[in-house]
Amino acid sequence: MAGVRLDVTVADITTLDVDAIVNAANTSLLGGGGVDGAIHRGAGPGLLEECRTLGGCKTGEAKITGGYDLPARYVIHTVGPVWQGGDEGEPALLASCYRESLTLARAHDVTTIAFPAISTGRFGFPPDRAAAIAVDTVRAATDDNPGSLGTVTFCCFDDRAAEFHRAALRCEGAGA
Ligand code: AR6
Repeated sequence: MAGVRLDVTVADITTLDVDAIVNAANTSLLGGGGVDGAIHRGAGPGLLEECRTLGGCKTGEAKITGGYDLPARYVIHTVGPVWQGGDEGEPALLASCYRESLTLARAHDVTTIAFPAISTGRFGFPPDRAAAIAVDTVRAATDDNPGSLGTVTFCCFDDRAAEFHRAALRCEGAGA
């Protein structure tokens, strides 16, 4: 059985021609820096207008909007945990971001989706641990229920982050 393909790329997520890109947002959903800023700049003002109607988003949850001027048809906004040392439920909340985003993607018949490395910038989550959680969670969720999904891309902003994701994918393969 083919299953859902998981791949790693180094790119600006706003340039990707996929059905949906995921935004590492904050609870206001009203924009910010990092990948959130880049997505709002790329999408144009329509995105902020739609985000204003959503009433924010809790940490570990996700909401979907249109992609406006982006190549992607949808933006799935999720709010990662702020790293506080690892004992405040951060790993479970990060895993929830990936699961909830995939649930929304399937509900909208998304085939191709790209994730940034949620929480590993301003929110300070250690990138190696975040990559392992991202890969394990996406693999488990897509094995469990692939739905419309065909390819999930981990869109990293630098080679170091990409290497953490590739290492996590290799580990997981070895354990299977
Ligand atoms: N494409 C792909 N990845 C990117 C891009 C891009 N254009 N820009 C940055 N990254 P961050 P967080 C990577 O800080 O840690 C915002 O202000 C970046 O290198 O964007 O979840 C929000 O409004 C890092 O690996 O998100 C929140 O307040 C990863 O994306 C807060 O930051 C995540 O970094 C969220 O913090």
